[in-house]
Amino acid sequence: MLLFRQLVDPQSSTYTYLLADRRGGKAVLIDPVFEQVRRDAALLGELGLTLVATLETHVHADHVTGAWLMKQRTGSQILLASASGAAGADRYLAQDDVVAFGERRLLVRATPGHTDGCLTYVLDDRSMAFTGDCLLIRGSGRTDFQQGDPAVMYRSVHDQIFSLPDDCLLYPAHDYRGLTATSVAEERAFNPRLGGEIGVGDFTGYMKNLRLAHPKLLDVAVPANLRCGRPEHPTGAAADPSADPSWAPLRYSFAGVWEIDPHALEEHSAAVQILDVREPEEFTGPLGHIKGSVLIPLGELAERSGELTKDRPIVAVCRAGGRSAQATILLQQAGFADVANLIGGMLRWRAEGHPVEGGRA
Ligand SMILES: N[C@@H](CCC(=O)N[C@@H](CS)C(=O)NCC(=O)O)C(=O)O
Ligand SMILES: [Fe+2]
Repeated sequence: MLLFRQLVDPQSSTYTYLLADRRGGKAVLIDPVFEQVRRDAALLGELGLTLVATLETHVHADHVTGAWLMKQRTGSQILLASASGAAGADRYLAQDDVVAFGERRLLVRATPGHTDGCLTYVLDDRSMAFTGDCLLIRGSGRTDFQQGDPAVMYRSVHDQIFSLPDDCLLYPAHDYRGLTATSVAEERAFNPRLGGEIGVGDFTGYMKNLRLAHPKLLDVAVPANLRCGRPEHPTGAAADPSADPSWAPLRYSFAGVWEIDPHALEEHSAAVQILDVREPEEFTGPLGHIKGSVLIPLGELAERSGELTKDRPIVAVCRAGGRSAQATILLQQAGFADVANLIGGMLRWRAEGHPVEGGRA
């Protein structure tokens, strides 16, 4: 059984693909993005997956890969093409190599043309393929920098991608219009650069006249990706935007909320402001409240956030952890940097035997 997710980095319009064998939970990520490692790691954690490897379709020119950072967090292997020229990978891939995750496999096809080291990964049952920046949806990757070559790309598309089954779904590394997937038959018929009877001369003429501005991050991204995303001077937040806050042990959720568990809150309670966002009758009701907590109902928080200090981290609390999650988002928007949600709210706090003020036993 396959688990499949398409994730997007809105900044660079890059797609990251998560593939996992549900039995045993072994996963791979194709083309992770440096700035999205925290998000992707949260999803892996929530789905109970073990990341065995990150796979690059190529040395990207427009964003830095998350491969190195993910390896630091999860111990995943870094895989990319030997023809990429990149240093620091755990395994270098070439045509017909096989990448296993649990019982499932991806087969490697070399599809140069955008860069020399471009790979297409084909799923074992040929139901999907990940084409990187070779074939895009009704388009193709550009061929005017790195080792771009339109004639080479034309051959890659026709020999390695159009030879897949008609209904094989194709997933590119980018789409700049928000399109998400296509199929071999569709692209063979409707790709305006490469489909129908279009020949290599037609394609080359098209590609030589694209007139695109170079990617904004080209000079940063290519050298960093030739190190598989390892920062040159690995210190500070710029080196690891996925680093966790240090004021308490927190967990980041795929929903985008920092969470603290009851045990950690009790341990750190002296150093934080505890903000209860329930209604007054709940605060004084049977569940009781946490000693020292301040009551500001969620509906009043936007107007009353000035009553809180920015000098101490805030932990938001409610009945079950839902309203307080929304409170952390409101507070972050209001400029509070260190905020977390008490996971499970007062229900879990009490169930785990932590002390309450007021309430019924
Ligand atoms: N404006 C984008 C340009 C991105 C870009 O050039 N992407 C490459 C892939 S690395 C491409 O092939 N684009 C095809 C296209 O824009 O049609 C940026 O600054 O990052
Ligand atoms: Fe690219």
